[in-house]
Amino acid sequence: MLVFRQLFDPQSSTYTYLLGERPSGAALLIDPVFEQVRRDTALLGELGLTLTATLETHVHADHVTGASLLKRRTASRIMLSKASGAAGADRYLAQDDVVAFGSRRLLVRATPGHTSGCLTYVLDDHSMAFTGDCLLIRGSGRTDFQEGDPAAMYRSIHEQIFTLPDDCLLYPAHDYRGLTVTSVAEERHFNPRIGGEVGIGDFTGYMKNLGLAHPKLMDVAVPANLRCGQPQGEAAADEAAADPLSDPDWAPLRYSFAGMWEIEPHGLEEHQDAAQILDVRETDEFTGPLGHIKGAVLIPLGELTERAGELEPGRPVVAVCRAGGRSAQATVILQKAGFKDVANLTGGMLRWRAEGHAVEGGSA
Ligand SMILES: N[C@@H](CCC(=O)N[C@@H](CS)C(=O)NCC(=O)O)C(=O)O
Ligand SMILES: [Fe+2]
Repeated sequence: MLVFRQLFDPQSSTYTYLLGERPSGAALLIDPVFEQVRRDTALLGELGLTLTATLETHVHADHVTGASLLKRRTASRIMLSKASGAAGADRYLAQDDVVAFGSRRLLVRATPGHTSGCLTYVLDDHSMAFTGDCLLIRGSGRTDFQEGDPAAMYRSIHEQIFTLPDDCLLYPAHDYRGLTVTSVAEERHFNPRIGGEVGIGDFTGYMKNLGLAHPKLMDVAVPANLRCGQPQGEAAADEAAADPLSDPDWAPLRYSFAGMWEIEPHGLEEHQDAAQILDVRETDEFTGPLGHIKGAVLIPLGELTERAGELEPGRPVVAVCRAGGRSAQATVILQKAGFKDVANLTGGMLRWRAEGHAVEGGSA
């Protein structure tokens, strides 16, 4: 079974694609973004997948790749094209190479034009392809920096992408209007730059007159991506600088794809002194049959915005409720109120009790 997710980085309008296979659990990420590594690893964890490799469609000019940080965190292998000129990859790819994940495969096609190292990854059954910044939805990648070459891009699109089946779905590395997917037939007909009867001269003329400003992050992104996102110099030796997304260490926490820190009942049991426990249920629940955790402060969720000042500033907070839902909202309110170290007790009092942890009050 194929697992497929399209993920978005709003800062750079980049799409990251997760491809996984069950039952092996092997997964790939295409074009991971540095700032989204925490999100992406949370999703892999929740889906029970193991990241075996990260693949770049090219050396990006607008964001730093998450490849190196993901490798540090998950031991994934870094792959991109040989023609990219990048250092630090575990495998260099070229035309017709195959990247396996479980029983599925991605087939490599060289599609230069945006950069000379651009690759398109085609799923084994030709049902989907990841075109990077070669063919975009009703557009194409620009060809005016790095080793951009409009004639090469024209050939790449016609020979390597338009030759795929009509209904092959195409997923680009970016979209600046929020469009998510297209198909070969659609782009062959309706792409204003290269669809229909547009010839190589027309395409080249169009591309030479795009008039786009250079990406804001280009001077940082290109050198970093030519090292697959590895920090250099002093930063490489300094653990904190090499992994600036380092996780909080006041208790064993798990970041969720929902975007919050979670703590398991046994983790809280062992680190109760590290945090203040905030119970956000109603008073009758707090004193009711489920009981409450010893030392918990009661502030019902509806009063939390006004009463957050009653909590000790600077001390981590673990929010608790019946099943973990209201307390998740409490973590959002607390963060808005300026609390930095906030976690949600996973499963709330129901799980706390089910796992046999001590309560005050309540019925047996
Ligand atoms: N404003 C964006 C520029 C984005 C940009 O230039 N994107 C490249 C891909 S790296 C592109 O090919 N854009 C095509 C287009 O905008 O039509 C930024 O600062 O990052
Ligand atoms: Fe690009």
